[in-house]
Amino acid sequence: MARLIEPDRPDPELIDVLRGAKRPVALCGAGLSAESGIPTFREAQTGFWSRFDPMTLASPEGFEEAPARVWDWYQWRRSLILRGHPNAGHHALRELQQRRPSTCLITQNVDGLQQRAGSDGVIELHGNLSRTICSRTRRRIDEDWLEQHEDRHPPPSPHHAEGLARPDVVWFGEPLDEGLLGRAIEAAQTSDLMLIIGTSGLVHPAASLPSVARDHGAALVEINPDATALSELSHWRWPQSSAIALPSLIGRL
Ligand code: BV8
Repeated sequence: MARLIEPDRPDPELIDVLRGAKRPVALCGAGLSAESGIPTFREAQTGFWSRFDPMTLASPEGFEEAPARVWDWYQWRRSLILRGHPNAGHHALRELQQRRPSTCLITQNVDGLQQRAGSDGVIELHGNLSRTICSRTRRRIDEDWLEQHEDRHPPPSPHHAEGLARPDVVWFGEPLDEGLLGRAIEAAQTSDLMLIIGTSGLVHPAASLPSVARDHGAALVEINPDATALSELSHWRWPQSSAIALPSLIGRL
C-alpha cells in the first residue's frame, strides 16, 4: 500500500531517499505537460476533435483511413505545443539532472518540452511530434519541403511515390524503437529511485517499467493528482500536480 504524502509538503523520509539516490530515473507522462497547456492524451479531445477517439487517430489504421484528418489533428497538437512552454516541473527535472548527472529521464510525451527546458539525453519512447517522416520509408522529411507543400493535407513524401508525410511518433500497434526501449529497461533495472510523473500507467510497454524498477529494488514515487494503475505498486503517492511537487522535492535536494 503506497504511503500518502501531504499534498503541500514532501515527506522528510522521501527527501532523504532522493538525497541518497545514486541512479534516479523519471518516467514521465502527459500529466507533466498539462500545466504547459498541453491537454493530456485522454483530454486531448476538445472542441472539433472531441468526436474522434485518440486511440484511432494515433494508429496506422486511422492514418490509412483518413490521412488528412490525422495530419490535421497532429497540426493542431503541434500548434498547442508551439504556444506552450516548459513548466516548473520540466525545469525541476532539468535541475535534478544537473545535481545528479546519473539521472535518466524517460518520457512517453511527444511534445519535446523537456528538451526545451534544457535537458539532453531524454529517452523519447513514443517519438517527437516536431519531426516528420515518410509513411513508406520512414526517412525524415524537412520543414522546407513541408512548407512548399503545406496546401496538401498531408503533404506528399519526397522519398516515395506513394509516401505521405506523417509525424515521427509511435502509433498504437507500432513497435517502439528497440534501442530506446532497451535503454529505458536498463535504466529501470539499475535505478534505486523511480519518479512516476503524470502518467495513467495504461500504455504498454512503457507502463511495465515501474514494475521492472521495483523488481530490482528501486523505491517508487508516484506524482499524480489522481490514483492510477501504478498507485498500488508505488511506495509513495503524492496527490499533487507535478508543477508543484517536483520543484518542492528537488528544491530540497
Ligand atoms: C506496441 C504517441 C507491439 C502518439 C503514444 C500490453 C497490455 C495491454 C496493451 C498492450 C500491451 N502491449 C501492447 C499493447 C497495445 C498498446 C497499448 O498499450 N494499449 C493500451 C492503451 C490498451 N501499446 C502499443 O500499441 C505500443 N506498441 O506494444 O507494439 C508491437 C511489437 C512488434 C510489432 C508490432 C507491434 C505503442 C504505444 C505507444 C502509443 N503512442 N503516443 C501520440 O501521442 O499521438 S501513447 C500516448 O499515451 C501518449 O504518448 C501519452 O503520453 C501516452 C500515455 O498516456 P499518459 O502519458 O499516461 O497520459 P494519460 O492522458 O493517459 O494520463 C495523464 C495522467 O496525468 C493522468 O493520470 C492524470 O491524472 C495525470 N495528470 C493530469 N494533470 C497532471 C497530472 N499529473 C501530474 N501533474 C498534473 N498537473
